[in-house]
Amino acid sequence: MRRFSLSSLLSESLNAHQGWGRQWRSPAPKAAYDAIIIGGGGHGLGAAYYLAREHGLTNIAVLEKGWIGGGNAGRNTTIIRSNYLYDESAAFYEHAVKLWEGLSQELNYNVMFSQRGVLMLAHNVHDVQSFKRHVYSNRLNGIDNEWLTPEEAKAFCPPLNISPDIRYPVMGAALQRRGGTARHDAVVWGYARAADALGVDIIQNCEVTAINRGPDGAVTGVETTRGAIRTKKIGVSVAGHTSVVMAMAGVRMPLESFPLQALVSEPVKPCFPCVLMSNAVHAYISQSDKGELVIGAGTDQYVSYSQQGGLHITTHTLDAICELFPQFTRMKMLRSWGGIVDVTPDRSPICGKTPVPGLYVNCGWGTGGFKATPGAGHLLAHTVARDEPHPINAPFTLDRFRTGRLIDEAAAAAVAH
Ligand code: FAD
Ligand code: PYC
Repeated sequence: MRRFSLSSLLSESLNAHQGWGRQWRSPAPKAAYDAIIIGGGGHGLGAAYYLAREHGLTNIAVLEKGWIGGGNAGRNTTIIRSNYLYDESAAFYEHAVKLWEGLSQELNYNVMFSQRGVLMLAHNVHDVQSFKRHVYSNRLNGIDNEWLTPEEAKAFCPPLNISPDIRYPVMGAALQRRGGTARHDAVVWGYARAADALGVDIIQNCEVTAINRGPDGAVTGVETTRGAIRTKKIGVSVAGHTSVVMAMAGVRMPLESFPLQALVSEPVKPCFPCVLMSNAVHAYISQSDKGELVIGAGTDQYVSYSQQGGLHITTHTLDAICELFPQFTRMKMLRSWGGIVDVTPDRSPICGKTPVPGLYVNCGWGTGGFKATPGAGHLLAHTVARDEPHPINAPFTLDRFRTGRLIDEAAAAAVAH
């Protein structure tokens, strides 16, 4: 079988998206703010926007060590869905999908949310049983999800190979029609522009290097590469690097950080109508509005902060893509890149208070936090403003790893870990 051309991938690897945030003119940090959000990804910028918009806190800053959107927000494959198994997760991700549905209007910025449907393929009896369980559970939660036969899956996604002769034949699929994709840089810029208009300071090239605490243990401010800043409220939203930042306040996190890679093909005319994920052979694919096939891999098997992963991981993914879509075997890959995701033991996020007064954390979104962006920002803002979680994020405590009230979404995460 002919493979995707990897030579172009090797010669032109690395972050395709760097640059947007470099054009943002950051103000100088003030000496003090009512609240600080660490991390200028989609979640952090979203939290700042909702703090200003819904809670009236406008003397706030987002501190970003690089440029806004230069982290996972700009490196992901933009799949959005809410078909998670447990009630707690379904509520959180569905909250986010509902916000996605109105986000372009809310921000007056086209985030290109496209509900083209997310198809999750089943290749074995376990997949069939597991995905059907998700379909039933989702429906009980009022979330759309339906079961398709292989023929129905092919009708929805005509390029799909449903031949019974392939290594892992398609035995059916779960379809969430309201799932889809959005344009990641537009989400970052939309939130940044709207937060900026409400008076939020978005400060790039400003790495937080220490978190200061007073005699009572509560936070009093941060040290940064652009000087010290006082504040009594800090929201940490630094996907992939949470353990490092939380250690600055003396808090140990139940997280591991892994590289996660994605890649895009040369642009071609529209040929792929939906989003497709295959857990068992492991690949996920959609087509961007520019025409590139957007393809994601699994996490590397070792922990790292390197923002690049092993070539064998992407090669394995392309093998899977070529098997499911033989017509793509002659395409060339344009570029690949990696992000760093932080993963909890139960594959669900942590979003809430911490043992340190005035310190709040949003992390552990692992391979699946882009879809949550508006929801996580919204609920982190609520938690920071009121010093208590919203009922939707209340179950996603740090404490659950002590009490054992885990929310095991390993199957719904659907990306190989
Ligand atoms: P980020 O954009 O990473 O923001 C965190 C920011 O914190 C960064 O900009 C970083 O520079 C900053 N920071 C770190 N340390 C400091 C410090 N000390 N001081 C100041 N700033 C700091 N999710 C999905 O739902 N669907 C997908 O299809 C999907 N595909 C993915 C594919 C890949 C290849 C990757 C890597 C991830 C994928 N994800 C997906 C996961 C998703 O991208 C993340 O869960 C989500 O983007 C994390 O939130 P964020 O956007 O705020 O993070
Ligand atoms: O969570 O849907 C997801 C996802 C797809 C690719 C990476 N994460």
